[in-house]
Amino acid sequence: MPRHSSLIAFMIGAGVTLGAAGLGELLAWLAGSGPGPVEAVATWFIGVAPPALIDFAIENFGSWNKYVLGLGICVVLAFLGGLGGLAERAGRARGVFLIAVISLIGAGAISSLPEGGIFSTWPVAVAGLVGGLILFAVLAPPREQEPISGMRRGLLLDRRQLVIAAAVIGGIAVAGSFVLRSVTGTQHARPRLDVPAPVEKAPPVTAASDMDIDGITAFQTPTRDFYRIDTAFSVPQVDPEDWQLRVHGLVEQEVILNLQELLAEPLIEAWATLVCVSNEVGGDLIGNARWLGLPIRTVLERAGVEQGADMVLSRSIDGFTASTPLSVLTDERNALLAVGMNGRDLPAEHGYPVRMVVPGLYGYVSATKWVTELEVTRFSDETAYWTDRGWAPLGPVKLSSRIDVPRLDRQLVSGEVLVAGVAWAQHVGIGAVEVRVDGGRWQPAELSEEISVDSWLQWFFPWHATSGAHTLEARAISHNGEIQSEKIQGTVPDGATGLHSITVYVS
Ligand SMILES: Nc1nc2c(c(=O)[nH]1)N[C@H]1C(S)=C(S)[C@@H](COP(=O)(O)O)O[C@H]1N2
Ligand SMILES: [Mo]
Repeated sequence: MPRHSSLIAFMIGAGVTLGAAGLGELLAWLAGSGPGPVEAVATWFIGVAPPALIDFAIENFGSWNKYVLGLGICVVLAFLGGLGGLAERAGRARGVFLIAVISLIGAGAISSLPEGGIFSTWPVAVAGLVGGLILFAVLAPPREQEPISGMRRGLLLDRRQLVIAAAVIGGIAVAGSFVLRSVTGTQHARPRLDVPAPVEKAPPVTAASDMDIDGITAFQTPTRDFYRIDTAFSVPQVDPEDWQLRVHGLVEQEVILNLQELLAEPLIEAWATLVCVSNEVGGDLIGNARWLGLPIRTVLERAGVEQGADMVLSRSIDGFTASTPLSVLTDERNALLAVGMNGRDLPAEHGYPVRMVVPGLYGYVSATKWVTELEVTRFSDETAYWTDRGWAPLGPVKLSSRIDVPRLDRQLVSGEVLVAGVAWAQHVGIGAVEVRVDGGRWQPAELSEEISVDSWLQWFFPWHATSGAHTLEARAISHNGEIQSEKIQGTVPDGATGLHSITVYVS
């Protein structure tokens, strides 16, 4: 009896398992029955993973962290499936048992999610059954030692090739469904919202506020380049017809607002630079956009905040929560329930149809996407998603700056070299930026025109470069006279500090 070698059995097991997972994803996606098994395990994992691991992933993979996680799950799946192949080869139905266990894990993860539940588990059941049957048919040792004719043998080989082909296709299906989901994620959600004109426009970008310097970061971040950070493995799809915001808790009267009502309110437009607390010094988890929305204070006033409240716990459709100090939502700043970004509706991945944007606070305590609830409460009574995981309850953005030019891939020659970048102190404003070469004295840089204290500014410094290796550092000084700290601190628990420094070689 020719039996598959261990290696082939491992590969078949891995392929069949990946293929079955792909089938599960595809069925769930086609039927719209809820999250697929891989997606569900990923979402579950994000919820239970140690915060340090998540922070590591965000810092190292940035907006790509979801793809890395998806890939990691596929690798683990392939490995477990490979073991299943080996087990099946060793004894009837042992591998099938392993596939059943893997399917159960997938089903468990799907059931545990708010958008999943027990009735969403059928795609994984079907996929597990198909995978198990294929594994059994191909790898289970024969019941009795019967001589195998040349024809049977030929069939066996054909069948093996068939399975490998099927597994490859399945594996591609897994990858494909991720790509599809991510593609549907980066696109704008359907139906498109016609966002109304603002009653108050954001100041226009001028040549002086968006300087034309080769390689510098543009004042306005194009929406497609805007960083994305959230705990949702796949982008929540919110039906604008169903969306509503409930304002409740320590209020005189509960307020419920649907999207039509929100769009009929007087909306204002404002610039704000959003930054993630996981942004390292010099990092790129930051972007500046023109937001359109209703000031949050308007709905809070309508609800009538009661004495003793000091926090608003915002909740997203996917269960994410953020705790924002009541004071920054009721003062004069443009804390918005935003429906628009850079002149049109929000993309699905940035919170369609409605998100929060609060100038001056890191995203984790303020920028709830797909927001559906504002609960007026107290810091002493409630905590939020990231504050439960060790991040600071208050998350004011730290004064910081970044060097963007010279780009490190450019050849530099001695003579005048432009050093340039961005600096931010949301809701305070940047008063000055200084540059230091090789630890020398601080020298003032030129600033772009400030059109909003909530946005970053560009800066540049003409440097007389001499040949050799040089270290360039920048520091920002706020309108309040605060100087960017040189003290090196990591992102945990309330944002990184230190100076951005680059080393360049001049010929
Ligand atoms: N629903 C939801 N909103 C969220 C998050 C999230 O995980 N879920 N992450 C927050 C964090 S940590 C940041 S930095 C910003 C990022 O917003 P962006 O992805 O639009 O850049 O969204 C915030 N809003
Ligand atoms: Mo963040």
